[in-house]
Amino acid sequence: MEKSKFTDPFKQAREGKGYGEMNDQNDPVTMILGHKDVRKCAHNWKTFQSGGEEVGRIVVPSEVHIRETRQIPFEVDPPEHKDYRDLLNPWFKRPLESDYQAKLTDIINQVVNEALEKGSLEVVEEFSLKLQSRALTLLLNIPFEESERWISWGTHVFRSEDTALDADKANILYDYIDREIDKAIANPGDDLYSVLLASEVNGKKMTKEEVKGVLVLTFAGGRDTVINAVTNSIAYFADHPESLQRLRDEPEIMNTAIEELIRYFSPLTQMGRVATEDTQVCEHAIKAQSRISMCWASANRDERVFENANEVILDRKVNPHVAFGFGTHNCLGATHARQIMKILLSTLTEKVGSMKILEAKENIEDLDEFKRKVGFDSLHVTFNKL
Ligand code: HEM
Ligand code: EMZ
Repeated sequence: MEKSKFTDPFKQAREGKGYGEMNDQNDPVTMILGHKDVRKCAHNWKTFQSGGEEVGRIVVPSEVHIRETRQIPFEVDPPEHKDYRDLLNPWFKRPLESDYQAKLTDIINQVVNEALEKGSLEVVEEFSLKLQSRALTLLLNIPFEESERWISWGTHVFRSEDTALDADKANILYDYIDREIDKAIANPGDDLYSVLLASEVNGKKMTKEEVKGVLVLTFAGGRDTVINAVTNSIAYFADHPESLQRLRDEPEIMNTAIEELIRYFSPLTQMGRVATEDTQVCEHAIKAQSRISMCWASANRDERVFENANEVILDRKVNPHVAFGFGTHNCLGATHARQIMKILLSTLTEKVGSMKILEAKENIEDLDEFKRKVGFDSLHVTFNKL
């Protein structure tokens, strides 16, 4: 089978009862699988909360045991959510500026050139992680060299090789952010830490804990998602040289192609909410204080919305995918992620003739009832010059 195939494990449950059940650390989750239901739940923030008492509980697997800092604006509900979001929106739109794009192009050129010089390499560690970490220095507006440290942390900040949730590893990130916040207080600059520390939300100065909450989210949320989007794209174009040629011939389909790849890969499988009252979804009772999740990955294969949902159709006309979420909490990092994809794909069309997968180790998420391939633990690829 093609290495870049990502099958849909949710089909039967989605087309049958419409939901699935997952026992995550003895805190069960009802996974909502259909596109319409997922959007409805994401929209209904009064009944399905992101905030609430227990920090980390909306993430699946739950992070209640490894995190005390509330991620902002992700674990805050309206109306407060809007105050944070209004503050953060302009900063996270900076990837639209030409200066930002020029620097991102340099970063991407460098990793692609290195791959072509080496001939073959392990893409996750030696390509995607480097690209993601270096690109993040632009989003935070801090020196390029700082990315070396983040690269040394490996692909996920909360997970390690054999532990799904690794508190020691998480503490490395929390302590690092604490230190960086203190440095920014002592010596303010024009980086994200300093800008947030100088900002007010609702007439009140941002606290250190709030700034930490934004930074933890930026490091964690934008890490394995971007790494998987990049790695999976390399696998896809290695398996489909005709698609790389098509992008070369028809650069005008670039944006629709990127949305399609993101739909197909859905790098963030699901995200949870906590019910504030007894309710029901898909004629299934949901008790107050229990968890549901919106399974973006399943919604993105819903045949009622996407014709030939299991195929990558680079010029798919209508593509209301929810890979970046839907409604209130839609992805703040999407502008950055889309620019990475756009510059990466154009660079590949300009420089790379073909790629060949030598060896692949799939990363399969264990969701109880479902097993889902989300990316690769490792992917050895040969890069050939155009
Ligand atoms: C929210 C996916 C990259 C930062 C979300 C949500 C999804 C998502 C599905 C909605 C969560 C919810 O409703 O609870 C992705 C994917 C990415 C990506 C697929 C890459 C392809 C990034 C990057 C960053 C980032 C690069 C920043 C460095 C955020 C933030 C939120 C968010 C801050 C919360 C927004 C809010 O609560 O208002 N992302 N993300 N993401 N993402 Fe991303
Ligand atoms: C959380 C999440 C962000 C979570 C928008 O989703 O990404 C996950 O990878 C992290 O583990 O803490 O940041």
